[in-house]
Amino acid sequence: MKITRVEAIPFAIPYRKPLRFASGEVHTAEHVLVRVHTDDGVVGVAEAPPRPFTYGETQAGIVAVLETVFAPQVVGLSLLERETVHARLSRTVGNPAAKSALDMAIWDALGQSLDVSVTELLGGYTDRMKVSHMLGFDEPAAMVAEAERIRDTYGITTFKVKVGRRPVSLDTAVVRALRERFGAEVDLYVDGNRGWTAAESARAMREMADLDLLFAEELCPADDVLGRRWLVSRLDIPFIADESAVTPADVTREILGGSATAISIKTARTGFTRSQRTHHLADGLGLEVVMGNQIDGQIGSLCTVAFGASYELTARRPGELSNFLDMTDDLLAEPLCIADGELVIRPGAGLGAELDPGKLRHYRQDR
Ligand code: MUC
Ligand code: MG
Repeated sequence: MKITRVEAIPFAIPYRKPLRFASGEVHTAEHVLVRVHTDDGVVGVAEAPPRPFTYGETQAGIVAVLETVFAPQVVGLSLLERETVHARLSRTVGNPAAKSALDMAIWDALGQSLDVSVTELLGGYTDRMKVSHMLGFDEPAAMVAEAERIRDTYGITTFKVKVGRRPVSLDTAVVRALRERFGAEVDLYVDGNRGWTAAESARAMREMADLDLLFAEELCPADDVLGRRWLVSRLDIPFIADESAVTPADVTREILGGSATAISIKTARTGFTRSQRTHHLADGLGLEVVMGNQIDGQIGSLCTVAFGASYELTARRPGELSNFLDMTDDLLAEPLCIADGELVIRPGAGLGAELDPGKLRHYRQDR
C-alpha cells in the first residue's frame, strides 16, 4: 500500500453553454486529473478544477505544484498515513484544489486496496444524495425553461439561483419567475458570489421576502466585515459561507464573527481529510451544511456524493451534484446518471471512477 507515483494530467472538455455567475464564467472545463499509483498496482483518481477567480489556482499551476512540491512529499508513504499526507501538504499555503485532488485520489486507492467504498471508509451513512441544480445567469424566461428541463429530465426540484448582478432587479425577477412558475413544487436558494454590497443584498432580500427562499449564500464579500455581519443579523434564513470559509479555521472565524450561519463543504477544495474536519466542526457547532459544487466534472461530482453520503448532516440537504450535465463529455467509462432527483454512489471499492482510456487520450493536453 505504498505510494510510488503521482501523475498530474491537464485535460480540457468544452461546456455546451457557458456557466456565468458574479465572480466569473466557465466555458471549458480545464481541469487536472490526478492519479496515485501504489506498489501493488492500485491507481486512485480524482480531479482538480482550477478556479483562479476564487482561489488563485490555474491549471498549469496545479500541475506544477503537484509535480514539483506535493508528489515528492507523498511518494514512499503508505495509503494509511493520511494524516501525515495532510501535515506535509499543509506546509505549503493555498493550492486547495491541488491538495484536495491528491488527498481524494489517495482515499480512492485506499478504498480499492481494502475493497470497501470511500463512503464506507468515511462514515457509511447512506448510498445516495438528493441533487440541487445550479442555474447560471440568463434572462428569466431562459432560466425558467432550463429549470423545467432539468426537473422533467432528472427529477431535480431544488435549484440554486446565481445572483449578484446590478441592478438587483435583474436577479430578483428571475427568482420571482421561478417561484411563479413552480409554486411550492421546488425549493430555491440564491448565491451571490460576493457580487453585491451588504446594502444591495439587504434590498434584494427584502424584494424576495415573499419567495420562501431556503438559504442565501455569499451575497456580499466577507471582507466587508461589519457590513456582512449587519446583513446576516437582519436575515431570517441561514446565510451560507462558501468561498469565505475554505478551511476549518475560516469556518470558525466566519461563524463566530457572525458573518455566516451555515456552510458549504466542497470536496474540490478540502478533499476528504479536511472536509471531515469541517463536517465535524459544523456538527459540533450545530450548523446547516450544503455539499457545494466547484463546477466539478463527473469525477469531482463522484467525490462530492461519496463524501456527502457518508454523514447524516451532509446527506440531509440536496447536494450540488449536477453541473457536469452542462459539459459536452467526460472521462468516466460509465457516465454518472441522475434519476428521480438523486445521485447514487458507485457500488464497489474506492470511488468507482473507472476511466475511458480513449476519452482520456482525446482530451488530455500534455501529449
Ligand atoms: C458556487 O457555489 O459558488 C462558482 C464558482 C466556484 O468556485 O464555485 C461555483 C459555485
Ligand atoms: Mg457559492
